[in-house]
Amino acid sequence: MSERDTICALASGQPPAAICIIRLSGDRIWKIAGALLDCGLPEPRRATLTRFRDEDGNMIDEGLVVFMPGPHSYTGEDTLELYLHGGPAVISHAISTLTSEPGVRLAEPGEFTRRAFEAGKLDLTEAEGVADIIEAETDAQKAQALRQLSGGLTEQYDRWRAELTGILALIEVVVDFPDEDDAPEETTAPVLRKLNNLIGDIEAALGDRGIGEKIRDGFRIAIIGAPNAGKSTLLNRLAGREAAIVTSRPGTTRDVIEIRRVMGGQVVWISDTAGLRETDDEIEAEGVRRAERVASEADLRVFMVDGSAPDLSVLSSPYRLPTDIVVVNKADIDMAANLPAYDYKISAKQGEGVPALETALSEFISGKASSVEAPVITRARHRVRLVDGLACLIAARDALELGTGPELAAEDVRMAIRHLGAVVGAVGVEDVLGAVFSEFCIGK
Ligand SMILES: Nc1nc2c(ncn2[C@@H]2O[C@H](COP(=O)(O)OP(=O)(O)OP(=O)(O)O)[C@@H](O)[C@H]2O)c(=O)[nH]1
Ligand SMILES: [Mg+2]
Repeated sequence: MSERDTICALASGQPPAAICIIRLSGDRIWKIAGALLDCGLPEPRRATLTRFRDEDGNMIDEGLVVFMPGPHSYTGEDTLELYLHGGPAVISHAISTLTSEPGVRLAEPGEFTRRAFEAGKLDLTEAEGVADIIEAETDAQKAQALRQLSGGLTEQYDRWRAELTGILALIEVVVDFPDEDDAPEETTAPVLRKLNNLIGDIEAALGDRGIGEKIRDGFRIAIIGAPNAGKSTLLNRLAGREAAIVTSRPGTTRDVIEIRRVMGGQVVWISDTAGLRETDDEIEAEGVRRAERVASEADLRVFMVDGSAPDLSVLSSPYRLPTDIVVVNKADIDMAANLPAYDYKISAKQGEGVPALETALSEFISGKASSVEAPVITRARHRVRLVDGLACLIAARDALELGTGPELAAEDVRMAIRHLGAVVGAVGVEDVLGAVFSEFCIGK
């Protein structure tokens, strides 16, 4: 299959629907239009009503067609959009007719956007924004995706890269005139100042506590506690379904069980975990290890204590933070005398106190999400490159400060430019393109 294939896909959702949109991109479009549309090649950018036929002249459907000639189209190529009735028979007849044309094939996931990227219509962060806005479930995800697809990150990275290019030029002056007596002092001071500013900016961006990634992928809450505290009962109540097995036997839960909810306007993953205790049971011990890992990685931990038989050892967990929540459970039965200090008393089984706990969880999450304004990093891919870029800048600064060699500093700055360039897809991204675009749905 060559790059020049004309691609086609259903761009709208699953049938049946009132209307479907079938999209085509590539240089066979004028031929297809001539053969299959009663109207022939439509006037550019005008919705045209036409009958759409298969190769034997049988009518597929009647609908609208819009022709957008390249290069002023999404992909930069000639594109055609067909608006037909969104029934399964219409769609399969249309798609099979189109793909039976020579040089026309079904698009791969994200292939339209990949062509747009390759045509320079958008950079990689904007392309990711396109994928994200399609997936966006919360307003926060939508806002973040919109900012990204309209160039919010591009601007930031372009600014950094431009500054680095300026810094590189200044360093090269030092490299070019190594013997001039006054060159190092006078020239390196402003370079160091600029470099330090940029290092500060990038450190600030990296110090966002992962909020951009969390808005996109979800925040994490872990329910932890001793066996039988009622963790799985609480998870089921928060899920509104029997997601986890509940029994009266301590040590019921072994694997981590996760549910996904929207809370405080954010996607949140809530994990139920194995009760924490010393055990000789190999399976349970693995469950405890997993529980501890989940607890250590979560944004918030709910420490659950059975109020009728409190086991307080879990409260001295090394992962406990001041923002974490202590919940005493089984409020519907007799409470023991030695209750710990707690934030909420609930009955996970009967529901009492759970709404107040849910409100607290929601408020925590929404507070955390809004603690960073407009994060510059929304994916692990960005973070990895920024971390690498920062390391190069720090190495460059060291080389300049120690006077060990402006050539080394220049090389480090060049590497940093490459790392930042990789985020926007300007350089060295062949290896990540497949991963980025495979996340897309077909038709986008
Ligand atoms: N009376 C009362 N019983 C509860 C409450 N919550 C849970 N239980 C009971 O406590 C027992 C243990 O509940 P689970 O939810 O399985 O407890 P767990 O913390 O997940 O236990 P492990 O998976 O073993 O760690 C079950 O018999 C539940 O019905 C509650 O609020 N009140
Ligand atoms: Mg359990």
